[in-house]
Amino acid sequence: MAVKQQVRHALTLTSLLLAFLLQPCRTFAAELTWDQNGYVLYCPCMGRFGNQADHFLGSLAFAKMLNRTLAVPPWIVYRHHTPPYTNVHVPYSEFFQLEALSAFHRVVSLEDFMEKLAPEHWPLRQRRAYCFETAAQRSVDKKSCPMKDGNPFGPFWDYVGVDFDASVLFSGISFSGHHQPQWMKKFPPSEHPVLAMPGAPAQFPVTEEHVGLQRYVVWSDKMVEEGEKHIAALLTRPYVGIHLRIGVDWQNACKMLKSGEAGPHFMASPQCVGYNRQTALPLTITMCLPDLAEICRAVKLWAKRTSARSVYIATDSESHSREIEKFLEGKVKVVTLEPDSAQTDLYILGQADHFIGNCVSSFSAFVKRERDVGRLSSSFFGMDRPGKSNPKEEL
Ligand SMILES: Nc1nc2c(ncn2[C@@H]2O[C@H](COP(=O)(O)OP(=O)(O)O)[C@@H](O)[C@H]2O)c(=O)[nH]1
Ligand SMILES: *[C@@H]1O[C@H](CO)[C@@H](O)[C@H](O)[C@H]1NC(C)=O
Ligand SMILES: [Mg+2]
Repeated sequence: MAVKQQVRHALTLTSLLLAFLLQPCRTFAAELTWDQNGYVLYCPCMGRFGNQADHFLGSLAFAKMLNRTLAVPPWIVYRHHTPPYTNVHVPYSEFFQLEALSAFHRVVSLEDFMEKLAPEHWPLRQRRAYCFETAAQRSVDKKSCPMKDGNPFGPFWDYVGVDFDASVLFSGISFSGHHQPQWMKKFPPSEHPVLAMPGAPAQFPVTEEHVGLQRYVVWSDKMVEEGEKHIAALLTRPYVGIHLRIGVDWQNACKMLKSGEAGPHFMASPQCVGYNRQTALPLTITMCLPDLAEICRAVKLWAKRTSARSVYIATDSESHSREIEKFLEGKVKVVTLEPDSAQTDLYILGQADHFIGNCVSSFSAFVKRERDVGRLSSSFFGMDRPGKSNPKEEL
């Protein structure tokens, strides 16, 4: 009897201990303690998902550099052509696991920061904005950070219920690692606990140094489940995933290449021409805006190389699925989903046996980085071997 009770006692202790050990997972969301080393807040106010993701990686690195907790912002989704015909703010954790980021650095969602920490530690009427002097030049008194001017700025800070009461300006300093000591000196956390900025404290496109941070961006269970459901229902492996960035806005953007206004470093292109400006490979029109002939050529090449049984087309406009299917002589199933959320396309492209992206697109870049983490193969339209000039390969 006594032994039995002791065993039971031990079991209870074990489970208590286990519960205690597992606690960090739960406290992550529940109890938050104030970080004496301060916070970084910013609005992902430039561009759509791909741009925001590039900026996110740089911002994560910036927060770590200053040893401040990053208040992870929601994604800004522009739903101007479909309901609700306005900006939607999607919490980071809808698409990705917030917890996975903490393997790299301390984070809290901006929503939790506002709900649980701000009332006490970042009180009303003491909310200062931080920005470059040049940004403040645009304001009426030339001394205020343009935190809530226009869209998406105003709606973003309204979403988390923030108004700013004062501005702190800076200049002669950049977000790069070289300026770490200046940041620490200028803004010690004791006097400047919350650095709230109008834009990401990061470069676009993401610097080479920070590309690898993609490994901490891990899909949420919900996204995995949805993506896998589509893959199982629609696709037969091996499958090639392609990203067609060919819509009107892109056609206009690529005109800058034709006219010579843009060089090899154009938007996300360092990912394939190389980050070094001196040694960058040429960026061709075809790489920016592949025509149907190039799309078919590349798809056929990679379908053959991977013995693909299906092809998944993600597109910003037309899918060309019938033309592609015909070009593949009906031997490969061609699938397009036109999903409600772009993240579903990103997930499916990320899981493909081979991915063909658009070198200039940050949407493609997200997929490429994720696949590099998992050592999955990728190429680009107009560049079959990333980082190598394009000797037209034979089929
Ligand atoms: N669903 C879906 N949306 C896309 C696709 N390509 C582009 N888009 C939309 O167009 C936006 C393009 O902007 P962004 O992500 O900044 O990438 P970039 O402009 O190509 O560098 C995406 O965020 C999507 O909203 C696609 O293949 N599928
Ligand atoms: C960074 O911040 C954390 C949390 O505030 C603190 O425990 C740690 O000592 C800091 N590290 C350095 C190098 O200051
Ligand atoms: Mg864009």
